Amino acid sequence: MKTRAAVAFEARKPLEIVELDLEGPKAGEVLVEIMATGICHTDAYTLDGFDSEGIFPSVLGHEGAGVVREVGAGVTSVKPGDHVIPLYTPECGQCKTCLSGKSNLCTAIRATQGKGLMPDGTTRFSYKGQPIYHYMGCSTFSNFTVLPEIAVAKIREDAPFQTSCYIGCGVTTGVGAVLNTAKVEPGDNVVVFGLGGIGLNVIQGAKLAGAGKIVGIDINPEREAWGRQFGMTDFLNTRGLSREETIARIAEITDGGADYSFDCTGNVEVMRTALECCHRGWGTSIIIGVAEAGKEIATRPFQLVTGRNWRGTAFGGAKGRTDVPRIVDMYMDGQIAIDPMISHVLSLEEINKGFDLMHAGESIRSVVVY
Ligand code: NAD
Ligand code: AHE
Ligand code: ZN
Repeated sequence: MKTRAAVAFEARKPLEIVELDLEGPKAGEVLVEIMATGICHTDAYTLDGFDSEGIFPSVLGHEGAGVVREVGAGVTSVKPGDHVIPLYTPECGQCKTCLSGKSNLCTAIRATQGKGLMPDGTTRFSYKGQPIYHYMGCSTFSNFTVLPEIAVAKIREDAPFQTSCYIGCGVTTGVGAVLNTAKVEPGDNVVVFGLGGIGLNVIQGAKLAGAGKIVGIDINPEREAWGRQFGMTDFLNTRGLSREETIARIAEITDGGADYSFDCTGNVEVMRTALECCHRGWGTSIIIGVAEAGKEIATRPFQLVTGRNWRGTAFGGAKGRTDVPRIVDMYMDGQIAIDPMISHVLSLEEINKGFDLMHAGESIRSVVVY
């Protein structure tokens, strides 16, 4: 079949809207009509050439929602007409990691996924006879995409696509980092670096967990109002502040340091500050931001000797097929806000504007509706 898609033919070039050829689902795969997709900073990072796994030409996008249109042989858990969210972190339920109960990082298809391929080692997309690669196993910047059965979460049909697509990455990542990874408890002081599409969800997750102080940090002053809307109690604009000054200000606000801090910037200097602003003896810093290829984190080992902990999280520690439908329920029950964070709704033809808005700091989430 044919599908309209925004293709990343090369790094650092605008996406091009073209009609691609798409092969139908093979055994264990499903064809999904994507109805809406968010634009996450990770898409921009890959398009900008910062991803060591970045492959071109490819169809980016990993934050979608849609409808199953066809299933391949042997698929039993979903059927045509089901509403689904694609999962860049699948859940096979059978690999060592899934069985461990210790992590959501299912390994069933990770190797081929990182090479832009379906589990059988081929692509379903092509253009003028040449393969076009998949991205994060999702490729939601195409109106139709093919996904492994283990990489779709079935969701309730009354959830709007335009907002629930955000659960495919940003919402689950931010809220999950607080509830699943950090396991923030009532009264804990939380510090969030970077109040964009992920950081605001960390803030609303912290509020949900009953955190005490929820300190938001950004270099864009307009993010203060955004943070306060979702439960932030204090804001710090760190533009022009040294690491030591930032840590001192946080210590004043939190009576000695963060119980939990979260990096939602992808900047390795910020990651260091996020660790070092943690409370001596127990504070834990969680890295969510994705750093550019080649970048490394540093701190004095003394920071860890004196009881600070450094951790990371992918997809908020969520097991996609199990947890995503629950997060959709939380949204539909009004426990989680999504609608106000969708700052821009675009057509596929306008998708490059979504990247421009993100880089200009003008959007929280741009969503493309097909
Ligand atoms: P975004 O562009 O919406 O937000 C980033 C925010 O960080 C902006 O508000 C920006 O002003 C702020 N910022 C930038 N530099 C800063 C600095 N030096 N100090 C303080 N604030 C600063 O991006 P997003 O979509 O929220 O994504 C945030 C990060 O999370 C990205 O690195 C993205 O790749 C990553 N991410 C990781 C996961 C995961 O599973 N680990 C999932 C989604 C996104
Ligand atoms: N490909 C990069 C790593 C990118 C990365 O860490 N991705 C996160 C999700 S970001 C979503 O917006 C993730 O899921 N990581 C775990 C995994 O298995 O990829 C690189 O550095 O090579
Ligand atoms: Zn993402």
